[in-house]
Amino acid sequence: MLDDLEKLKAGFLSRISSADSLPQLEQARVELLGKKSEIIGLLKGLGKLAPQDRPMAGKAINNLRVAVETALEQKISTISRREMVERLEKETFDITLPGRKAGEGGFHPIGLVMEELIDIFAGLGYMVEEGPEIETDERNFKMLNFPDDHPARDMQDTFWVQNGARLLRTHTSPVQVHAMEKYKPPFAVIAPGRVFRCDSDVTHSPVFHQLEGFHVDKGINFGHLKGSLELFIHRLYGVDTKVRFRPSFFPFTEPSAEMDISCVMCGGKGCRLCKGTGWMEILGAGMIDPNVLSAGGIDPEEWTGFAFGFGIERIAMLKYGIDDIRLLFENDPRFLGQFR
Ligand code: 2U9
Repeated sequence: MLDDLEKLKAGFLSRISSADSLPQLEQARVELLGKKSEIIGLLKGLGKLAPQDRPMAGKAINNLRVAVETALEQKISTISRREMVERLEKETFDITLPGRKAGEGGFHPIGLVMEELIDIFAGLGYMVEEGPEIETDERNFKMLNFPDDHPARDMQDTFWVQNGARLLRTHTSPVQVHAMEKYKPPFAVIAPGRVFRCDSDVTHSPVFHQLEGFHVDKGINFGHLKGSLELFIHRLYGVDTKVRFRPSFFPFTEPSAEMDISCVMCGGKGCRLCKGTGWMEILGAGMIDPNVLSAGGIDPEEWTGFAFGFGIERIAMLKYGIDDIRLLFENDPRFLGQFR
């Protein structure tokens, strides 16, 4: 019997040695140690031996089982280690290779223009103020001398929220109202930021950006307004740019004016962009109405000031030759990538 078991062991070990992958080893384990294997059959056959032979036979069969288990474990360990080495070699990469260049970001044209405008006014001594985009009727209209029945309050112009208790600011003027309440004159303040109106077409967006400013001091007059705004235009579009003022009306300024600049495309000769006039409207301005100064706690007998305001999209569209305002809000990478 012992000779037979030795022959069986040699065959089993050869079977394990010839297995060259973990699945093949698992198959060998099932054949050599599974329920239908010869070893289990021998163990089940112990009961047929003479009682005095069973202990030695059982020990011999058990030794064979242990030898097969040990050989299987060693072969599994050898193959696993080999597969790990192959994987590490296959997945090895050269860490000295240069990294992949991250795509470069860029600035949005509105952000570029806003920074340029802020630089110009900061250079003229203006403070930059920000304020809430959700405002009260008080600061967006009433304190700016808008009569209660002014059409700007209508729903087709203004986004009202919280059942009419608040609104999305329609201009950045409320920031200047906060500034009047916060600072004592003299001061010069600009208020750039987002504003909201119920407009939406090729040249209007319900959200757009504005920059408003005012300068309050003793003895400020319309000449200071003209000189300051002409200097702003010369710094933005160059000293050859001409300006002109036309009478206008705004509830918060008196007198009010609209300022045109000579066409940035044709220099004033007349072209498609300026519709042949040679001029393009760029901003509104005026002397701050005494009622507005008083509402802000400033004595109009002692202090006067001028104010102005313009849309930043318009400045950006003129500067970059953009003819559809929606391009500024769609975030198309093909459009934005031109401003890197
Ligand atoms: C205070 C006092 C006065 C701000 C001003 C304008 C003229 C103006 C429009 C231009 C195009 C807004 O973007 S737009 O639609 N604005 O024409 N804005 S004067 O006057 C003020 C503001 C605040 C306390």
